[in-house]
Amino acid sequence: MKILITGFDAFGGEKINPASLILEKLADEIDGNKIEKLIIPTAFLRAADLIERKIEQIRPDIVISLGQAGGRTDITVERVAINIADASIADNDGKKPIDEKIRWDGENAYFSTLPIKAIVEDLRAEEIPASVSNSAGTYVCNFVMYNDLYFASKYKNISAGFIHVPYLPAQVVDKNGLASMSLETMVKAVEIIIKTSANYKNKEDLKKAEGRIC
Ligand code: PCA
Repeated sequence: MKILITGFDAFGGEKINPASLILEKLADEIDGNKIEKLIIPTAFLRAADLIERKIEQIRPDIVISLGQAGGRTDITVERVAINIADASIADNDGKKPIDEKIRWDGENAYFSTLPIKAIVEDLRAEEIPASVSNSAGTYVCNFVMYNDLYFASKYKNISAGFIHVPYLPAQVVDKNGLASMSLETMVKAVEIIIKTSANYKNKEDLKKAEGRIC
């Protein structure tokens, strides 16, 4: 399978973003799957445009986007993206949409088509703290997850979803009491997420090809 992984650059006054640092450490092939990496700016419109162009160009089977959720304590597998952009800070292009619909021709919300519960289970089995999150917020991460799933619905047979990761230790040295996770653990987590998602999609595709309902 071909798997597109995206990760954001630094935003909100931070010098780094674990999401793009994970991409730099990730192998080009995992479990026989080809990994295509795309670093995207934390900028609403540019990020979505880059992802659409890449999807058109490489036609991936799975799209997984990664973002930083500073303050969260574990790897959070997002369940849903909503059709609203409501920023509390400007993005890296100075844009700060308030209560704006993301797509007039899109659904109110899209659910992740990754196996979110299996991912959490597989991460925990490897002693990596993880949980399902029921909100990706209303900033650029929700916007990208929404667009990933919108494009996936247009291009057909693409699974897509979003993963938030905590701060890195280097980001919290001056933020007393905030959680962090090492880059090594995050990279291991993303490898597991890729394997679990690819196995699940293989099985689902087989079921579809055989015309089975379960
Ligand atoms: N996190 C932000 C946007 C970029 C990122 O890594 C968010 O949660 O919306």
